[in-house]
Amino acid sequence: MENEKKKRIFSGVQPSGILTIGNYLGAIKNWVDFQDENDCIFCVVDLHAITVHQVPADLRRRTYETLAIYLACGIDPAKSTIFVQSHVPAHAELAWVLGCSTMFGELSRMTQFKDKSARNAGNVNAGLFTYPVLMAADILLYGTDLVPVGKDQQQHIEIARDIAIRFNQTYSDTFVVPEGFFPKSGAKIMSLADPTKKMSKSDANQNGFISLLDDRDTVMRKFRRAVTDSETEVRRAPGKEGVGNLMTIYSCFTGKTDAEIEEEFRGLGYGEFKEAVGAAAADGLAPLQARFKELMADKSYLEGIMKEGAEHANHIARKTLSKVYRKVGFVGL
Ligand code: ATP
Ligand code: LTN
Repeated sequence: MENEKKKRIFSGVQPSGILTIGNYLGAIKNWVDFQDENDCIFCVVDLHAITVHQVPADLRRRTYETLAIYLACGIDPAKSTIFVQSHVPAHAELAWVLGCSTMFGELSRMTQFKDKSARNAGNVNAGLFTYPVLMAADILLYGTDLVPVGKDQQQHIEIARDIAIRFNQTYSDTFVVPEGFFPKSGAKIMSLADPTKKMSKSDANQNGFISLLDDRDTVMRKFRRAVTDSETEVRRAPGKEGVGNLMTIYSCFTGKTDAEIEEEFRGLGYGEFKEAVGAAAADGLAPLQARFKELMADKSYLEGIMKEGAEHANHIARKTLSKVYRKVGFVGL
């Protein structure tokens, strides 16, 4: 009985690079908090990653790394299902069906598509365009109630809702209409090199992001170089996006409020503030990095988790897919 009350949570990260503190603070850190009270499924979305060219050996390694990072951040395979998207064929199969009722115009409005096609002008492929349809399939296959993601994914959650509602109206009630969950703090961590841009793991400028695996010296150096403004006062205000971003990061790692941070650095200037942010981030990442190293040394353990996760996910996903196939009129055997 108790099981029935649990909410289904689903989310994923692309294995397109080493995860950043943006991915951690915006997404994974919050996943950990959902595990005890809910029915959680976390996916490494490798099918999505190939919408941008990936070197095959790198993609393979990063798939293991992303899974190991999930675990090192505190995702517990005893509580949550963890799997790799390409191990569950129903994702691609449902995406095809959903794509046939998603309009060209809707997909053309997606800001991530516009951004990524501008950045990868030589490879504006059909997968990049239909990316949100595959993401809708990921979510809808599992009867997901809540999708914890960063703010940049809000538009994709909305289109997933629209796709679900439209399908339900056309073919009768089939999908749960999901909601996004965005953290109060950390939902959009900005680049350290350009605080008007989102921090992104595939940024060509390494100084823009803090990777979860950056060593202490690198973390300190990147924070020291972080772009701020020509004032010296630590406070949140228009035109001080760089400082505001550092305050958010500091707050996420220490639990301190803006008022406490302003008080702590009153009269001290940016130099000392940046040192403190760097130290807080490096301290926060150290245990995670140690655990990551242990996990990466045991590939067969990671493969066991992938396998078990895929079996469970396949079981749920196939059931949803057969229901969909029946409703659209495909002949079952
Ligand atoms: P890429 O650079 O390869 O497009 P990315 O770093 O933007 O990747 P994704 O794999 O697209 O990361 O995102 C995984 C999760 O992390 C999503 O929930 C996303 O909203 C969240 N996320 C990504 N970047 C940030 C950020 N800068 N701040 C907060 N959350 C973020
Ligand atoms: N598009 C997401 C990654 C993603 C995802 C999902 C997140 C793919 N499928 C399903 C939540 C639920 C991104 O962060 N770029």
